[in-house]
Amino acid sequence: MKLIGSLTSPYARKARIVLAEKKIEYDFELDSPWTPDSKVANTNPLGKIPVLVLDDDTVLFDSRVIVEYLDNVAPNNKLMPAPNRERTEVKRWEALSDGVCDAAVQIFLERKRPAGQQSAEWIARQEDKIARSLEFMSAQLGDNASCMGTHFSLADITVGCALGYLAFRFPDIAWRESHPNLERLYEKLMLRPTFAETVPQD
Ligand SMILES: N[C@@H](CCC(=O)N[C@@H](CS)C(=O)NCC(=O)O)C(=O)O
Repeated sequence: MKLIGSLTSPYARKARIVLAEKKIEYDFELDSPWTPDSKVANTNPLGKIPVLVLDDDTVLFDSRVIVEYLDNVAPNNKLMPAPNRERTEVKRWEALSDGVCDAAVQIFLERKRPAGQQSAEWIARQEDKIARSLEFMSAQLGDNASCMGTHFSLADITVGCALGYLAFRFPDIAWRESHPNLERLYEKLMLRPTFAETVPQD
């Protein structure tokens, strides 16, 4: 199978970490939808990464569909519990983390527009989403070793990707100081080769 993505996308990082945690072999094709010669839209009509192309040429997107498929296709190192209340909780962590990434990407793109066209109100709205979500994540995590209590799961991967993206693009957001338990979780995740080897880079 082949994963199409960039080295900066937090959603592509999520898929890369899951592939590595599940020890699934794949080819990684670097492509960013923001480059003029990008071919991403030829495989994903939404023109977004990541895209997973299976050996029979089936195309999967978005990252939530991809990671659910990957967790089911390989029985080892399960990252999501069986369908029940716990699985819903993992998926809520994922929705929250992806939502933080969505808001952060919106700010990043808005700040790339000519200064006169940028909306301070729009940026503040996204910043509020991030601040509230970090607060929520921190309260949910509490003193637990992992998002779901004791065992590592997709929830930790998604939170780690969101925090890693903030650290990469928004070093001014002081989440480590305001939420030391999130920093503790992030530092623990960074000890895993799957995280350390996928740190976002331009
Ligand atoms: N919900 C999607 C979000 C994917 C996404 O927004 N990817 C960004 C890169 S970080 C992208 O491809 N943006 C291109 C665009 O919006 O045109 C997922 O989880 O895969």
